Amino acid sequence: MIASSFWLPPDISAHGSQIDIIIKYLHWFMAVLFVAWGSYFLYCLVRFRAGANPKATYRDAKAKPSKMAEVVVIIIEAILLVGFSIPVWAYYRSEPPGNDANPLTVRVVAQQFAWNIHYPGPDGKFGKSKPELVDEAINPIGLVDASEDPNAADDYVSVNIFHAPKDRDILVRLSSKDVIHSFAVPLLRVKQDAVPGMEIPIWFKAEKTNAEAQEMMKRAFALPASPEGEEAETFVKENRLRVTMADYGSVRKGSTLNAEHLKTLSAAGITSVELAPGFPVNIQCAQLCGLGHYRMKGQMKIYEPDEFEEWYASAGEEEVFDEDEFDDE
Ligand SMILES: [Cu+2]
Repeated sequence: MIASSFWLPPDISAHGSQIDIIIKYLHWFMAVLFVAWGSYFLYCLVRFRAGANPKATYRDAKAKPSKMAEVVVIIIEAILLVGFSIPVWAYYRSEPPGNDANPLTVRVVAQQFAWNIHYPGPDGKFGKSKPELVDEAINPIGLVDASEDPNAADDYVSVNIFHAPKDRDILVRLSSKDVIHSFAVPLLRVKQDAVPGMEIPIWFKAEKTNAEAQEMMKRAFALPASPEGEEAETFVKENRLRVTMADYGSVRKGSTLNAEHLKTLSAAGITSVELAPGFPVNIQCAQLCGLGHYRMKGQMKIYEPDEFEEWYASAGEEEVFDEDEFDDE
């Protein structure tokens, strides 16, 4: 199976299909405009060439058809903006519309060049944070001590890893510590600027877990002819962020292919394997925010609801994030 790599990435959110529809309509509309205006431009180049029109005339500037065309374009653009874009934007950027009585509320604090994900803990209340308490190594959002604010006692801050359940509204209260960033999760069709001094709500609901997203993104890769040599090395290097999506003998599902695996597969006569991104749901910064912008990326870990509760109950235990271990897909 070939994932739709030439067009939009797979959509794993409840609202994404509506965003995709508007993107599709806009592309078709722009294609029609491009052909129409391009043809008119070519016509004008020939019709009003200097050779045939040595003397300027202002007669044609008053022609009705061009005015009509302008009016039609303005009407269509107004319908797209007022009829489609603004309602979708207004609906999805505000509080969840109440179809989920129990949304997961999370604060996301962007900074150069990381994402701090602040969970309120079982009490559902966020502890206060103060700029003067910020310590990049141990307290990136400046959370106060539990003695100062009891709500902070069970709070949990995860750096660059956003744990979330599927099939539940997730309300993100988005802000920034320094400059303007943009919280973008392409697979969830989420993108919102993070502005210092403001807290902007945005919400979404994932309909697939990471494992299910991997199933949507898997595709077959032909293995190099020989398990050794330059071609094999390049293959391993290029696919170091992908994992196998089935058991291939002793190379189990979920393995990252290494040189040893290639030899095993080759010995077993296997010529192609199904691979998917190891970290399918990336968080990217979509606003050029400084020299380290390119490495401002996190990952979402979307679980089944009960698995999420299990994680949440033990949140706060050591979590190590290695940014070299994943990349944009
Ligand atoms: Cu950024």
